[in-house]
Formats: sequence, structure tokens, C-alpha cells
Amino acid sequence: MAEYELVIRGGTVVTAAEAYRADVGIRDGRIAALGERLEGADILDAGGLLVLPGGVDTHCHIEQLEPDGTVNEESFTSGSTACLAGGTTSVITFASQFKGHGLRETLSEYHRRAKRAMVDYSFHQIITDPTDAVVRDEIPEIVASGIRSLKVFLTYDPLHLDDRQYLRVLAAARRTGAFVTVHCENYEAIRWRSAALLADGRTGPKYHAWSRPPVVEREATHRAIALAELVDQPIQVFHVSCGEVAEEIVRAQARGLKVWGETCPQYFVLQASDMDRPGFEGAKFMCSPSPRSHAHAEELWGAVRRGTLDIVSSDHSGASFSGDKGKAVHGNNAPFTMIPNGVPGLASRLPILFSEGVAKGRVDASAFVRLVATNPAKLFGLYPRKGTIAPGADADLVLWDPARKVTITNDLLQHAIDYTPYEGLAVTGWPVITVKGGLVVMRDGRVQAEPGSGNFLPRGPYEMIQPRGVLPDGFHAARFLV
Ligand code: DUC
Ligand code: ZN
Ligand code: ZN
Repeated sequence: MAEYELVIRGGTVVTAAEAYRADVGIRDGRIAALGERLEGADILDAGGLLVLPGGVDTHCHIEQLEPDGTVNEESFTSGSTACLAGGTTSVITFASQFKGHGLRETLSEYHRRAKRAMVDYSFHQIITDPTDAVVRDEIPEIVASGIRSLKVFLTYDPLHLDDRQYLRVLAAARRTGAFVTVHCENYEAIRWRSAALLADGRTGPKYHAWSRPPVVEREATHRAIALAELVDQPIQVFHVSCGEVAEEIVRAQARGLKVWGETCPQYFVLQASDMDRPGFEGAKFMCSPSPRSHAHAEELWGAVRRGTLDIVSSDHSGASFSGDKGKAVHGNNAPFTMIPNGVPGLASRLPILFSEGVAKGRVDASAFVRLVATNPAKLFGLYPRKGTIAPGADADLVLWDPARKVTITNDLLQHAIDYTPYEGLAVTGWPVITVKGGLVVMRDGRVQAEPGSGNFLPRGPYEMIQPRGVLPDGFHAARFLV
């Protein structure tokens, strides 16, 4: 009898540290061995291909509930299909609190919905209303249940927190051993500038970028970091769009603070000028923070190479271009302030990053693996089960053709959203087979996985997100207040 259920033979295994020729032997859904001439009941020929850990997307919005009773268009089944098509096998999506409500009722609804997922998953708990009960009782409870990260918004109605509320969430996270992720833009600055733009009749999609220039993101990033330092709470700054924001993170890291930065493919390839396309077309490119320019993208690549930004997530958001739920929900003459933010990107994340990064010589294949799989798995407590190719890890793998040239079209991406902002983008490098838990779940674009085959990933405590133990004056304010 063959020693392994599946052997991936003859490929180049790429990990965070190295690339080398090896067969991968899989048993019971896990990687059992790396070696030469392994024998298996099933063989996948990986000659000429890279063998990568399955992508880990730690920032994507799937089947997210809105306070008005609607749910975003990407379901756990359609979203999983897109993930597997694009080489991603694990996600962290969001469970959102509604203001005036607790966390428990919505979290249980997210668990119920995610039971149809075909990728492994966890949640970040969005806190929009840090009441005493939420901070004192519910955050510890949900963290104990395995949801070890909280998300806060410093802008957006009705999500944003003021500084006091943000401090309360940081303190609750510190008390319970949770991590905090932050959307950094200045709420009042955007409102003030947007009102002025509308008063001047500047309503089109391109003014979205004008409403939130880099300084708006830089100020909020600085403040988010400073308040996290005050509480001694580790944070990750979500979706950094440009170099001057990354510099805030450089300064924090140089001071020894536990601050990490994420960016997304849209900031490498989209530009503010895309929102200036004729008619309503510009809405397709509208996300927050705003896309900037190719010059800003080169600054981001510098920050990635220096390790300041160490994770690239999709920030996939469900808003189709047509239809009554999506970008045109308020008509296609709606002012930019009324157009839903966000761009889809579950399936295009790896191809765009590989093409722009590895194929164009900006980073090597191991750096690519770190950015899309290893670092997100480490920062969010999923490593070494996820994000690496090593004995004992889940057999979540992507067989990747580094030379395949593809022109992106929406059909290839298999999400529920009716468009991609990357339509017509030429990329080099494409996933040809995705393996999850030792089973082939995508081959040449055909996804075959059972709804419900995804598993919830509970996340316990881990070293990386422990506070430093450095408090101003040694005074531990979080201990005395809820
Ligand atoms: N920005 C976010 O912060 N979330 C979803 C969509 C977007 O553009
Ligand atoms: Zn955000
Ligand atoms: Zn987001």
C-alpha cells in the first residue's frame, strides 16, 4: 500500500525562507513528508510548477450583515469558490456589531452562515459600540470562543469610534489578550472636505479621492498608533495606501512598538485617476482609503521590501456595479458620498501580487509567500497549521504556473460581484491546482468542493500579540476602568 494518500511530485516547494525541489507527501489531510521519490495512491505532477502554501486572506468582507437588514452580495459559497479559484484556502472575515446591540446575536448568525464555507475561516469582531457590557463581558467571552481579533473603524458612519471609544476597545483587548486591527482615516476631516466638495458641485466618483487625501490617512494612522502606545496594545494598520502612511509605521516599529501594516493589491495597480473615467464607470475603483498613483505604489513596494508592510490582503468587498444593491444603489448620478466603497479581490489577490511582485522582479517568490500566506497566518494565530509547507501543517497548497500569461476577466475570478476593477489587466503567473485538506478542490479554474467543507479556526493566545509591558509612568489605566 502506498505510504501517502496524495503525493505532489516534482515541483519547486516555496516557503517563507527558501525554494527547493521536493515531493510533498500528504496523509489524513496534512503534510506528512517532504522528500524525493515519495509514493502515493494519487500523484499530482507538479513538474515546472511552484508548490506554494494556500493563500491566507486575513481581511475580506464576506456575507457581512448590514444594519438595514441587508447582507453583502458575496456569500460564503461564492466567496469560497473565488478563493479556491485564486489559490486562497483560509480567510478571516468580519462579524459586525450593530450599534445599540451586543455581540452575541450577530456572531452566532455569522457562525450559522459560515457553515457553508469551503475554505477554512475565522472572524474579526467589529466593535462599533463599546458599551460597558460589551467591553466588560462580551469581548472576553468572544475572545474565549476563539475570535482573537477585534476591528475598529476611525471613520465611516455608522461604524466609527471616537478616541475615547477606541481607547476602551484597546484596553479591553489588552485585558483579554486580543489583537486589534484598525481602519485609519480621520472621520471629521473627510466629512468636512466632502461637504465642501459637494457645496462646490464636485460630486463625481473622482472626488472620492479628493475627500480623503493621504494626510487624512496619515493623521489617523499616527493617532491610532499613539493611542495604542498609551495602552500598550499591539495593533495592525489595515490597507495602507501610500508611503507617507507607511512612514508612521516605520517610526512606530523603530520605537519598538508592536505595530504591523497591511496593504492590498488595489494600491499597487489602481490609481485615483481611474475614478475619473466617463460617467459612473469610476465607481468601480472606489475604495477606502482611496487608490493613489503609480508613484505611491512604488513607495509601497519599498515599504514591502523593507518589511514595514508585511501582509497583502484583499479587502474584498461586495458591491456589484449594476443591480439595485451595489454601487448604483442610489442611482448612477449619486454623489460620491453615497456610493458604496470597496472593490472585489478574493481571486485576483495572488495573481496580481505575483505578477507585479515576482514576475516584475520587485520581490522573490519567498517574499510573495510571506506576504500572502505565512505572515498573515503568523500574525493572526494560525501558524504553523496554516501558511507554511512543513510536516504537520494542513495540506492546503497551490500549484502555481509562474510563466502562465493571463488577461484578467471577471469570469475567471468566480466571485458573485458582477465586475472586477482589473478587467483587461495582463498578469504573469496563475494558480492551476488548489489543494485543501489534501483534496484537489480546483483544477484549471474548475472548483469542486462541498459547501460546509470549510472549518472554523478558533484562535487561542500566542506570543506575537502579547503587549510589551511598557506603560507610560508604569500606570496601567486599563486595569481600573472598563
Ligand atoms: N474599505 C473598507 O475599509 N472596507 C470595505 C471597503 C473599503 O473600501
Ligand atoms: Zn477598512
Ligand atoms: Zn475592509
